[in-house]
Amino acid sequence: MLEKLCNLVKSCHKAVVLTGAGISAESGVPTFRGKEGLWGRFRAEELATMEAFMANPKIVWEWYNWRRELMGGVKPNPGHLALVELANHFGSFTLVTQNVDGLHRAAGSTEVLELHGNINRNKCVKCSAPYEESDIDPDRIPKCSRCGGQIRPDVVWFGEMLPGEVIDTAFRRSEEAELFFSIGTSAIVHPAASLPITAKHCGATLVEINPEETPLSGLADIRIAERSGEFLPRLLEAIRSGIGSGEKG
Ligand code: BJW
Ligand code: ZN
Repeated sequence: MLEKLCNLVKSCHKAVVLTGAGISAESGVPTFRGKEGLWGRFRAEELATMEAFMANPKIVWEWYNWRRELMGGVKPNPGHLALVELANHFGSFTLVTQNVDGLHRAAGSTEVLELHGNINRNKCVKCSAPYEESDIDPDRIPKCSRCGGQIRPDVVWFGEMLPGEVIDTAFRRSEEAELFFSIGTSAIVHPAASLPITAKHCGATLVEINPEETPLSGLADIRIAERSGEFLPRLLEAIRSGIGSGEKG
């Protein structure tokens, strides 16, 4: 399996990686779903919505402040770091993440397509104007200086559109990809979960790295039932040591 993957890395020019919460799990960031998937007492579907914010902005802000604090204290893990080096093995490498934790950039990945925003940014709930002050007191939620709307985290909630240019680029690169890695995602939240399906339909070899099966597993050409922070450094080591015989055509 490792040799097959090394050959693919050596022979493919265009790669796309889609990551989800699982790649940050080994940094100590809880996932949303699954056995370890507990963001406190709440599920993303209950708090990551405009309805929840409108009904109880204080609870939503308390949840985000708590997560910001947790994410502020974690570091990239060997999985994030391995992806920085993996990028160097392709002519075109696109890193797409559903994560809002910023750990890919912290690891050193330069071009990262953040599909669901970034937890450290804020914006106006009405006009989307950015709000620079990062600390938010849930008992005194600030108002937008332009329109008076309440300030919210700059992330994508259920029922909201993803940033247009970001998702368009992600689809375009997925259509062109020869090799697509789906890493640490339950692959149930769309449109992100459509990216690997699109890539596969357009001819890419699909690799899934996830200890648990997902709706994508049946479609994957190669399934690695391991933690990304353990498998990805091993893959890099195998590539470095010259395992596999593929050559870029
Ligand atoms: C490891 C590991 C280790 C553990 N190593 N792995 C088409 C079909 C059906 C529904 C829809 C559809 N199109 C749109 C929808 C509706 C909806 C949707 O998808 N719902 C589904 C739940 C069914 N999508 C939307 O609403 C999206 N907007 C949209 O489509 O707009 C257009 C539109 C509008 C109105 C109507 C119709 C269309 C927006 C989605 C926004 C998602 N937002 C969140 C919150 C972000 C902000 C925040 O963080 O607070 O994004 S929800 C949450 O889920 C978060 C994540 O990015 C996202 C995905 O989760 P992820 O990353 O996969 O995490 P987990 O926990 O689910 O999985 C972790 C995995 O890691 C597990 O599999 C583990 O096994 C694994 N793992 N340790 C490797 N060490
Ligand atoms: Zn505003």
